[in-house]
Amino acid sequence: MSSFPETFLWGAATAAYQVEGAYLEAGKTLSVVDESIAPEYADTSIASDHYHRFKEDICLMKELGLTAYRFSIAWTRILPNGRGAINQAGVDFYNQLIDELIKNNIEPIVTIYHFDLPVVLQEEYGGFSSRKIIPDFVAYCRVLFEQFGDRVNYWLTINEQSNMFLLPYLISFTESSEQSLLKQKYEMNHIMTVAHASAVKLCHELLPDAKIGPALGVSPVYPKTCNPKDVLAAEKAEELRNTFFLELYCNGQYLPSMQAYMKEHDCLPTIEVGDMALIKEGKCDFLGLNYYDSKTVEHVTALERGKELVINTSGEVGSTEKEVVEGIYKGCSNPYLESNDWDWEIDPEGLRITLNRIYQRYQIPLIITENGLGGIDTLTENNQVHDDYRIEYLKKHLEQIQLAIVQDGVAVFGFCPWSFIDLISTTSGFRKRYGFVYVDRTDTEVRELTRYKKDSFYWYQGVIRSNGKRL
Ligand code: BGP
Repeated sequence: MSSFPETFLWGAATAAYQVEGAYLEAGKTLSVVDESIAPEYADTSIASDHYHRFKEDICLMKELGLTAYRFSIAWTRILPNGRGAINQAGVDFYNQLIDELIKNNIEPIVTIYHFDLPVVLQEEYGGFSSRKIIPDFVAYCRVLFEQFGDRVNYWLTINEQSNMFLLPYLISFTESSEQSLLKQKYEMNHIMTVAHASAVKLCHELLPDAKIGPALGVSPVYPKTCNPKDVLAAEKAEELRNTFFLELYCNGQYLPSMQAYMKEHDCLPTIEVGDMALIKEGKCDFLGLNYYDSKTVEHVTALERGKELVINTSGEVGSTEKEVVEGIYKGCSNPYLESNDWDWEIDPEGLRITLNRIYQRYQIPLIITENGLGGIDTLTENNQVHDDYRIEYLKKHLEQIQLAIVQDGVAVFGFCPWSFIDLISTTSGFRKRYGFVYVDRTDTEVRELTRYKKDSFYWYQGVIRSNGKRL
């Protein structure tokens, strides 16, 4: 028995800077992520060369059976100066991509902003640390809605605002010495929320039939024990990491506990007249969820100092250093869960928990915009990749989505695992692969970039063909 609706979108996801390459071709300029990939890994100049091979890649999508494809548009391809003159070559590229998808009955799901702020705007005014970004972002959105809105029904505003807030190096906002880092983060988050809401409003005005929402990075938080101190730490962590953003997106308000937190820590953002009304008005139609793992925390004593999270970028097991949020919580590992080589704790039930925590509260349609397993894949001599670990991961997560739909009444309308094809991992280059399709290159050798179907490709093909009856 399949419990996936007949209209369920069976997708897969990528993002421009990770897959396209051609980073300075046909008028494109650099974005902050083009510059921030660690030097020991492949840069974004060629990536998976999707820019030149998109037709071949869409043939593979067709063979896989995808009914949706989530990709992002590079702001720097459309507006090389961040604003102003439109680069026709950039528009042409995405027109061809979208047309080719539609020709193959694949629904395009477009991410407007996936970490790749134009460097020019970063240099001019510090990107999202300045309110000057708001009109520029809205103008960029207008170009996309006008150029592609006749064919694109699903839009994602900002990818993982929550992660950009937690790990600001992802967008390298300009740190200034005048304000505490915490204050700058909350200012940036407010500006991003206003930008997001403005995009939603504009989309509703220009494209009344389209649907728009954010892609939020979510990880449910668990207490280490049932000691009420740990439970409280977990609730606070859940608010800081997840509910804070959900309340802004879905209810247009700052969560009362977060207001108290921001007051106490002297990091209340500057809220201009009209901002909160705009945030309320710009309510999204659905939520995209990027889900990879869960987090576990315990209480922290008054004597312990705060410590930033240090993420594992090497794939060396155990090299993550968990964060301590002074007076609130500290991260710890979960003895019930296994981790991947990057210490991400694999937790399929956590996805069902997340879907429930969000849906039972907001009752807004949900789509999984990312979910997947980063691993070191081996291409055999006869060009096969036996990625049974990836199949296992995705199968278990799909089972939990199915349970959330059938037993919990959650409205999930699509699944876009990360990633359709191998691409540059944001933190770990080509060493850490996610795709259904293997790309023959490494971080140091570009090779022929030949595409090979992994075992997970054939597995997902069967899932899609059976509309989720055969997992
Ligand atoms: C998400 C990003 C993706 C992708 C993914 C996997 O945070 O939206 O762009 O990179 O995580 O992360 P990583 O590449 O670090 O393994």
